[in-house]
Amino acid sequence: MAIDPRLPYDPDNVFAKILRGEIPCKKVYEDDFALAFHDISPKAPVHILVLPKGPYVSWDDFSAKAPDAEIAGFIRAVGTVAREQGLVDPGYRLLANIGQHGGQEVPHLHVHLFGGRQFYGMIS
Ligand code: IU
Repeated sequence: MAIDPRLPYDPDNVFAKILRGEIPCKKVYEDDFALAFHDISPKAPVHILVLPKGPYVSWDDFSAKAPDAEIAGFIRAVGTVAREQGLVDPGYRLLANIGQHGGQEVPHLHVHLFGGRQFYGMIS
């Protein structure tokens, strides 16, 4: 069920537990601002999730409340992951689901990074 991004941050959500190391993940990148790991149910040959480390439910509260350094650090980390995974050429796709209509399931902001095949058109 999709989440309501207006709810307060739940420190026991699954990605919070992964960030604290309480649940394992297949990590591909970590720095002061972000953690990236392989999606447990990949929808493409490369399907990586990139999370900011701070307690943000969605793009909405992240963009409104996060300090500039955290926003910059997170966006840089997404680009770094894509480069390190060799996705820049021929390209890749980024997706963030926000709230109910966005179909967001896990209430900690994450960007999906898809690669390894040709994508056509928009998502449904
Ligand atoms: P969404 O944007 O919130 O809809 O995507 C959640 C993603 O998190 C989805 O692709 C799941 O396969 C993925 N995921 C995961 O990688 N590990 C987990 O323990 C859980 C979900 I729960």
